[in-house]
Amino acid sequence: MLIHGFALFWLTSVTTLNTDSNVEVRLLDNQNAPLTALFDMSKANERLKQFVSDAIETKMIDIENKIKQQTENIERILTFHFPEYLHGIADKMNKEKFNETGIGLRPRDCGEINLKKGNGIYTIFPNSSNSSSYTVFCDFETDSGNWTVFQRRINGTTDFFRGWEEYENGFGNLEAEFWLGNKKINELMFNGLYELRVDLTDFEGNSGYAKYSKFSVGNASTQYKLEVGGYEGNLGEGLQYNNGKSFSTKDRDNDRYSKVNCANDRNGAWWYMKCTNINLNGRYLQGGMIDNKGITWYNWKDSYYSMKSSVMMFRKVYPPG
Ligand SMILES: [Ca+2]
Repeated sequence: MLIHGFALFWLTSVTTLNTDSNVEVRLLDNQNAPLTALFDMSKANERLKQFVSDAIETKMIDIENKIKQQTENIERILTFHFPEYLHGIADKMNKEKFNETGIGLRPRDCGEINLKKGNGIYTIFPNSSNSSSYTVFCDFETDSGNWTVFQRRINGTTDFFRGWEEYENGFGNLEAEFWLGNKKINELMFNGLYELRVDLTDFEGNSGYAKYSKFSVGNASTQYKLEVGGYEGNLGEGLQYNNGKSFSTKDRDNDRYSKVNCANDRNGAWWYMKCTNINLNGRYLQGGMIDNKGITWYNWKDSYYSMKSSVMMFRKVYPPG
């Protein structure tokens, strides 16, 4: 009843299953009276098929052309523009690095130096907010490089049995024997997380190393406290004993041995406990002498054998770059 008056013809059912293509179509007129028409569908089917086939073919060719065009565009972008695009990004990053953070022009440690001209002395700017700078010795060769060296013993020409202030500010010659200074060591490790590497040689031509994945030296208010952990190497672990200890010198006894001034007893300056197995700032002794006042790494030699050379250095492990 609702259908009344809506349409002139209303399709109610279409029967198209006749194989001879004669189709009876039942229709209603606007009075809802049935109308019956008989079509010969064979020609119509043929035309319809052709039309659909043509339409699909045209559409497919169209799509094919569009895909071809897009592929060519992408190829062109990859060939000509992509390297340019990458170059642009690299350029932008470099500019940002140089201009905004000062890294590159003002490296904060050996790892941030762009123009690496071999191992040697470089100027660094530890604090990016001011222009104060000083020189350090960088090792770009050992174990993938980027190490800032803070201690070296090679021949005993520099006296290491010194007081608090000298250990605080550093002494010696960066090209030869030196202690960089506790103040600088602390300041240089302000920019991230650092690892430690120690390289030793004996008088028989043997060498060994120790690496600690965690290394930091606190500021003056902690008496330059040592934090160390995560050993690997072939010297044998021995520095863990000194972990969490303050720095001591002959004139500043911060060790944990109340009866003894460890720095005096061991002729050095170190993060002494009660006192230590490792004493790399001890007295330089020739010829492989066994003496606990010497440059010792007990865990390597099973004795207080005094080393021919010692190098201590650190490198940033986080953030990378
Ligand atoms: Ca003591």
